[in-house]
Amino acid sequence: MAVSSIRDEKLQDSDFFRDVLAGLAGEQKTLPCKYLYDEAGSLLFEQICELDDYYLTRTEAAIFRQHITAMARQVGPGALIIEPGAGNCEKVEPLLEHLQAPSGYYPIDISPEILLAAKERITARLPNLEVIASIGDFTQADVWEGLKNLSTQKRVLFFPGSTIGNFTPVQAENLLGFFAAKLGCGDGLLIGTDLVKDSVVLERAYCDSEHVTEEFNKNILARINSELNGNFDLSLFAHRAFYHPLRQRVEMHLVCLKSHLVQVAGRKFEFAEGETIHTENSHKYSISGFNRLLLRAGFSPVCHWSDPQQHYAIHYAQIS
Ligand code: AVJ
Repeated sequence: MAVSSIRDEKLQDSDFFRDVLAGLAGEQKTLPCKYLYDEAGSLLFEQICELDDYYLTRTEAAIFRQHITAMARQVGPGALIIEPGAGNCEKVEPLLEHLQAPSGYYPIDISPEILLAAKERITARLPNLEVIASIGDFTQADVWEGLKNLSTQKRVLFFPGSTIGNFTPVQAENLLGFFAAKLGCGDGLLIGTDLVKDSVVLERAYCDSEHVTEEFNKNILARINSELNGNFDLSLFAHRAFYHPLRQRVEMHLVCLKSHLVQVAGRKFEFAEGETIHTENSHKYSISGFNRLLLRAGFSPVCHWSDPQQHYAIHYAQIS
């Protein structure tokens, strides 16, 4: 048997393989956006967060800085903070520092290296805080098991970064409902969302003038080439991101510039000129629209904080 086909057989066991082949086989080709974040993609995303055109990260950080005391008061004393998809745990630090006698911090992330380094940093800064790192996918039940052994006055879920925007409203309702099921009466949710706004501002954020988002988007093709034995020619695809006002989301696509065949793990896929691969959705909410979503998921909206331009919001909701 040829070496390449042995390699292809192993590939067939991975989720990435299955998801990519399923995504490319559809009428509208799609790729799940979670695969944008390999090592190279995560570095590119960090660069995006620093861009002038990408207002989300700095706006959210400013809201946290401005309102951290009020947020800590809203969370209340003796709380256990749970953060799904915590990554380097940098966003939560100011909150942890401002809380009155928190009972612990429970970050969940798939990357053990990043999570354990973050745990060390937080423990050095807040030696009295118990940090329980849970390694795994936050949509799976097992990573929440450790919570059962922890006693606390109150649990508050921390979900910043407009990560919820990557989910369609139905998926977001399901995810928030899954979160709600991990909480009890009086427990809270502190969550960041990007707000509906002028489409020019939105499109600039996802079609930045430095072309970093373009590189981020195309990186998923490079990843398929290297991990799934693909032969995508990146120069035959263009980055496109646009705001869809009815769906209230920015859609990110890769547009095929010339009809051709692509092979991935020995399978052939036809690409027509002008056809696209849909790689990401970034949903935008109004305050009232997000409050309705919270209610459908089982949370009662309590309050929110925003920036002067109303570009972004951080909501506090609870289980009542
Ligand atoms: C990480 C989901 C918040 O949707 O704004 C940034 C991802 N994609 N530029 C977003 C992203 C292209 C980002 N989130």
